[in-house]
Amino acid sequence: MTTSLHRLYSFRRCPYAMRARLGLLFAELQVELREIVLKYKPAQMLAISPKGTVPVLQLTDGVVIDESRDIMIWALEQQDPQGLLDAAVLDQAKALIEQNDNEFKHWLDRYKYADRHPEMTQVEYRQRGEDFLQVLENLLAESPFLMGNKATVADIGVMPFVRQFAHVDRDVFYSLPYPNLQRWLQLWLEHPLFLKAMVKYQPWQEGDELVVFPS
Ligand SMILES: N[C@@H](CCC(=O)N[C@@H](CS)C(=O)NCC(=O)O)C(=O)O
Repeated sequence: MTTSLHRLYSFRRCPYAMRARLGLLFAELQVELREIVLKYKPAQMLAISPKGTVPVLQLTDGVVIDESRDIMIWALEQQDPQGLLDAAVLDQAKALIEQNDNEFKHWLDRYKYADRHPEMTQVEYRQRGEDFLQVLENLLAESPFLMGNKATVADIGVMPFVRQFAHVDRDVFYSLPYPNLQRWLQLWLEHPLFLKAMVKYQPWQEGDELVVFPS
């Protein structure tokens, strides 16, 4: 089927794909959605992005964007009605996303799958991850969002990973001394656009009707 929509390959539970979907939602862009199963990646996706990670955005002109940060930023560069790419804080926001991707994600994975990494205990992995949580807590003690009084790309870029960290053990997370971070996460978990980002779709198969996101 031909389409005039950009096409997003996505996986509901992937935090990188969540930030891409949030970027598209804040940009008020509609795309064709192809929900995938990581074990059975569609050949069509691998043909345009052989590294095989989601999210992948295929633009109608054939350009492929296969890094989640780039998808978020591309979407918001098209339209940014809520000002998530606020130029005054953009470099700082990008640096925080870098720290999330390059440092926090490492400890998050080990905290989540501590049994696969017996070099350290789960508590030690959690404590390493908490260095980043403390950075976020300090920012959120100053203002309701990471970069000030309104949401920016930093919030939507980092939130899915903090959510994943919290969900390893909710009781532990909510007992930690990060009240501002807990408040901020709760706000995002209930945010109408996050709820939209988490709507369930059936995995795509060749021949399926086109699925538009958001629907
Ligand atoms: N740097 C990439 C990372 C994306 C990524 O690692 N996604 C995971 C799912 S959360 C994935 O597709 N992994 C491939 C696999 O598990 O086969 C991005 O930011 O888009």
